[in-house]
Parts: sequence; C-alpha cells; structure tokens
Amino acid sequence: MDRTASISRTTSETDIAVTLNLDGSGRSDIDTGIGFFDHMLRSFAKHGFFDLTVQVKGDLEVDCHHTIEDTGIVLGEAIKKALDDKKGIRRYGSFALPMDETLVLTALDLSGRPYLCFDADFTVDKVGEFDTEMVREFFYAISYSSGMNLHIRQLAGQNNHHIIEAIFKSFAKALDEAVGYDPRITDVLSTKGTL
Ligand SMILES: [Mn+2]
Repeated sequence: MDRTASISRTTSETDIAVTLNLDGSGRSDIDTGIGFFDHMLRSFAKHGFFDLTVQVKGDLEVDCHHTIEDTGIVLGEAIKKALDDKKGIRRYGSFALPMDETLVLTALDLSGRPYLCFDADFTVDKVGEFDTEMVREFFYAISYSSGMNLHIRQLAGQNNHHIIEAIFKSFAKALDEAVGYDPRITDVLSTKGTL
C-alpha cells in the first residue's frame, strides 16, 4: 500500500504544497523561506524516515506566524490522509531524544482525537528568523489537523536550538513508531473498531 499524500492549501496569507511518504527513506526538499524551520523539517524527515516535500510562500513580511502555523495544518492533513484507515499500525509511539544537555520526550496516539500537551521553556524569543513561541503553535496545528493526541515534554535543556531540534526529532521518532506496522495487528487497534 502506498502511504503518500499530497496536500495544497492557498489562502491570502500562505501558499503551501506538502507531499509526505510515511514509508520513505528520509529524503526531503524543503523551502519555507525560514532557514531554521527548513532545518527542523529536514530533521523531521531524516529521523522519521519520511520522504517530505514542503514548498511555502508565506507572508514573511508580516512575521513567521502564518507560515509556520499553516505548514503545521497542511502537514497534519497530509499525515491524516497518508494514514487512511490506520489498519495494522501500532497507533502509539514515544521517544525520549537526547541532544547534548537537552532531553525531550514525545508520546503520541493516532487516536483521531486531537489534543496537545506541550511543556517546554524557551529563554530566547527567536532562533534565526524562527519565533520560539511558534513551536507550540506548529504542533498544536499538527495535532488538530491530523487528529493526534500529542504530548511533548522537555525533561532537560538549556540551549534553545537544541531544545527545538530535539522536539522535532523526538516527534519524528515517535511518529515513525506509531505509523509502523505490527504483524500481530490485523485490523484497527481499538476496541471500538475505528480510529
Ligand atoms: Mn541544528
């Protein structure tokens, strides 16, 4: 089964095209206009073994808000579409990812019910042209548009670049686990019969 989804979304604020292959090899082609955000999305693809294309033309003359939030919405829609009926997948995934002094835990459930619990402390307003307060907005958008229960918790860390990068990488590893197949799961992993 091909688990690839392409989603395009155009508004007066952003023009976004995303293609995601859940069964990729980590290849990516990313251009959001925000260098640090590109770095994070490339890390997400690499460490989750997803193939990912993200092309964004956003209103960066305003600020980075719409570009990052809307990319989260579209990436979440692509995750949801690529997963289709979720038959055979593990559903749950978690990963505690270290990066030097930083440690970030992500735990997620592809339950169909959106919920974000986010706990990370940033001590600077920006990394490059990326506003640190947008990390939460990005993952909120993903959780809602994909129907994902998503917990992200910083357990240790000082350097803001490390903290954000560890968040994106631990999310990638947790998602890779959750979308993976378990041969013991022959239908949908829910006593309700649907996710
Ligand atoms: Mn880095």
